[in-house]
Amino acid sequence: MKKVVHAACPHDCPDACGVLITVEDGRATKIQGDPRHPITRGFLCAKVAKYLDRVYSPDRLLYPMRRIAPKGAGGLEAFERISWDTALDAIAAKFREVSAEFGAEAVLPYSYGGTLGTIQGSTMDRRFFHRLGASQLDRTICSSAGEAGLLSVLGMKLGTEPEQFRHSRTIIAWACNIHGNNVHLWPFVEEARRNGARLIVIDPYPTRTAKLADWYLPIHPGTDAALALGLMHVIIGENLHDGEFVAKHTLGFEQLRQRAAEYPPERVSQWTGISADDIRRLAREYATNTPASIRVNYGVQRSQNGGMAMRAICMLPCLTGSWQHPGGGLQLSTSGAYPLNRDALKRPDLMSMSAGHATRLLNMNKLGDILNHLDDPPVRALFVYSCNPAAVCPDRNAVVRGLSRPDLFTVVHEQFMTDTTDYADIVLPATTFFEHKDLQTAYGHYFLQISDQAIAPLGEARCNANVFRALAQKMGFDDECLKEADDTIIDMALSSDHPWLEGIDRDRLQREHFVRLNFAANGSDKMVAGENFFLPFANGFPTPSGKAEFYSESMASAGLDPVISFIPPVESRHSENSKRYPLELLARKCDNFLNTSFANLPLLQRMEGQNYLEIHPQDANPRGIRDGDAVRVFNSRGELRLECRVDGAAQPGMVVARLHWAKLSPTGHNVNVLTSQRLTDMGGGSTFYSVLVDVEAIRP
Ligand SMILES: Nc1nc2c(c(=O)[nH]1)N[C@H]1C(S)=C(S)[C@@H](COP(=O)(O)OP(=O)(O)OC[C@H]3O[C@@H](n4cnc5c(=O)[nH]c(N)nc54)[C@H](O)[C@@H]3O)O[C@H]1N2
Ligand SMILES: Nc1nc2c(c(=O)[nH]1)N[C@H]1C(S)=C(S)[C@@H](COP(=O)(O)OP(=O)(O)OC[C@H]3O[C@@H](n4cnc5c(=O)[nH]c(N)nc54)[C@H](O)[C@@H]3O)O[C@H]1N2
Ligand code: SF4
Ligand SMILES: [Mo]
Repeated sequence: MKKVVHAACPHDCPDACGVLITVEDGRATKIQGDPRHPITRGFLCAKVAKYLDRVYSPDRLLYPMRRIAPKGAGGLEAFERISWDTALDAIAAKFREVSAEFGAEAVLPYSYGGTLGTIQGSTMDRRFFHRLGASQLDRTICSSAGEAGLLSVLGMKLGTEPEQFRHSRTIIAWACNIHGNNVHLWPFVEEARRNGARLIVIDPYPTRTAKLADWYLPIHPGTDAALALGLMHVIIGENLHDGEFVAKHTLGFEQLRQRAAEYPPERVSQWTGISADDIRRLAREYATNTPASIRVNYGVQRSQNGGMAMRAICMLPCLTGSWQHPGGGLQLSTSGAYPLNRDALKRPDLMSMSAGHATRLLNMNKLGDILNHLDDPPVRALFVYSCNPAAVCPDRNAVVRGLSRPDLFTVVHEQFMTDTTDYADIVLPATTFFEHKDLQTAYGHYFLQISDQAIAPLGEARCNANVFRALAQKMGFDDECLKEADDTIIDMALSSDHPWLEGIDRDRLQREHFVRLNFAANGSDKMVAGENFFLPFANGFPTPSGKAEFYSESMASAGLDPVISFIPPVESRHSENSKRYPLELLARKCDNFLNTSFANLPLLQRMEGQNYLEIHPQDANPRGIRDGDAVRVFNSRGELRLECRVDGAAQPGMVVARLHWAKLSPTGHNVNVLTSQRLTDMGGGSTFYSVLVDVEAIRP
């Protein structure tokens, strides 16, 4: 029998594609992008286009297993197969034992972006750990600094619809590798360019997107707040801002004007490496060749001052008033638009039942410190799912030291034997999105989708929700909410009385597969020239003051600059530390993997090629390093050995390497041995892009 099932890609990617899966006699035989989906438009990225390779990979984990060799020994030989019953009994027994001795906060859940599906990503798991009274995880590894910065200015995580970029005249891709990380925006950018728009890229690295741009501005990492201030200096100084919009819809313009006056292009140029002339030209082009939109992505906020940088960038369209025009505004994320009934999904109230209070919140970027130093209580049991912390966390040496602790009990629920499963006591097999159902939101568009289950789970794989349902039973938690079926949870998620969900229920999603949020219901959609547009901030901002906040009380009370200022990261070319470690490291993601997902699949490995260090001739020559040499990259946290390329891609003073699986690398390490647990200025975010290193040739 042959059928075609509509699913939605749940990977950590803004595009949340609509996907059609052909199933013949219970086996998936084809995957394609849904041609009717307004953002996917029939094509998938290279990673998911080959998804059958992932689902049916010979390396898929299909059975629960228990460790029989020392931690870190790795490979399947270190484990023996056990039944689900035995595995869940062992976990429940350990959770009880740890809770009795140290309190339930000695248990820590650890998850991130393996799946962004609502049910599998953050529903039954949260309910279970809240009911247990476990520590809570502060999920800060990706976006929390930028979110804090954006919210302080705009009030809500909303942005320009991707479809609107076709109407822009100027598009700035600011720290946004559209072609690599957000490929479904690209056709809209191309359409705009066919109509005469210019694409400008601001990125320290000449990405695929930068190479295709009309104008590429290489910037020194972590200096974006200075650049934004320089642009505002010119825009305000030359009276290019929208005085009417500013007067009506913004707060603190006078303070901002004074601050921007301190950042003339000549001064900004010294920090950013962008010439004063280019800064002036960019400011004028942005403010006058309109509508102008900014696609800013999270790379900008993985610097120590990333929150402030995002604050500054978000002020630009408020100054020019471009939020009023289709094809104007800015997009960081659209995720704030989905008014799901989140408390009902996650049930934080269960904590008061178990613990009597909200349990402690542990910042996931500090996993190294948490596992090695935290006391009162220490973490004695770790449950990892939808995440590969042994590869993706900063300060990997500290993380691995912690994961190696003999007194730590670690469960990992995974699809593959990753860097993290090598440290598990119990490994549980997880389904892929072909094998379970979900409700899918997005962070790069405004469509809600049902992702239907296409095939039966492979082997004994179970989805996240089923694992926590079963574990709750083993723990003797008989709360009804820990038994609810997926469809009940979907109904509950949609049962918010927010107008943007009006008329959207499970039946309709099941029928239509994807539905745009109902912005028309409360007049959030605007008709312009016969077309419907969502212009989230055309008439004001959902901040405490109702205005875009150039001056923010909440910043002031957090001890931060209430306006904006540029403070160089502690690890940057502008800091004292650069005397000891003179090179900035950009520890980037791969275009052909998704963080570390897909990094074990042969076809994508071939497309991506081996990892190497990119270094500029100006830095290579004095170190006697030639193209192809083996080098040691090091700082106080660790070292990595890589082959290097002296190809001029990396700007002077900066080296570049990529995120891979550690155990698949020749040395068994990855780039995160060099990154730090230091947090951003706000939001407790990660600082993967504020890292200093030095490099030396390895002489045979
Ligand atoms: N192919 C692919 N797609 C992905 C991912 C992937 O790993 N691979 N990851 C997914 C994830 S987790 C996320 S969060 C999203 C968003 O992903 P992003 O967070 O946007 O991706 P990054 O590649 O980390 O950063 C984007 C760009 O910012 C640049 N950058 C770094 N530091 C600075 C800086 O200080 N200033 C400026 N101006 N630019 C800087 C980087 O060179 C990079 O080209 O993408 C998702 N999509
Ligand atoms: N150096 C450096 N480090 C980085 C970054 C960087 O740019 N540079 N980027 C950071 C960013 S932005 C992010 S978001 C993080 C991402 O970090 P992670 O969220 O850990 O992302 P992945 O590496 O993709 O690992 C996700 C894992 O979840 C598994 N998985 C997928 N679906 C499911 C499921 O349904 N259930 C279960 N149980 N497992 C599943 C996958 O097999 C995969 O191994 O990495 C961060 N680390
Ligand atoms: S990873 Fe992103 S681009 Fe690729 S299919 Fe999934 S949502 Fe689409
Ligand atoms: Mo991310």
